[in-house]
Amino acid sequence: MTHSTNDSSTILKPEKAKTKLPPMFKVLLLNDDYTPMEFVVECIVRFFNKSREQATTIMLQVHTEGAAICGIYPQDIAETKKNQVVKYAKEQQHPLQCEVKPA
Ligand code: TYC
Repeated sequence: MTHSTNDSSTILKPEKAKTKLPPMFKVLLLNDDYTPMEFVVECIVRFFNKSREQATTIMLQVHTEGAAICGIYPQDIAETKKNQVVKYAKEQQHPLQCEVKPA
């Protein structure tokens, strides 16, 4: 939208390119007493595209601090990642949970 009108006496401003980035959301993995550490590492590698080494660091942070960020994405991708993790864990009878929060 421009502030100029389109009669012959005014000069139109060039339209600004719409380059606004979407709001970002963090996906947090939550600690629990039952999900095996190895399964958590596998989930982080599989759904958040981390190396085994990075995934192990994140898993241990969750284990010791209660939660850790696995990745930051636009909202629909963040919600999809959360759903994939929870569904995969549930299929293997693990109570692993995720949270999506504004970054
Ligand atoms: N606390 C779990 C255990 O001792 C390991 C674990 C880590 C569970 C991270 C969940 O998101 C989690 N087996």
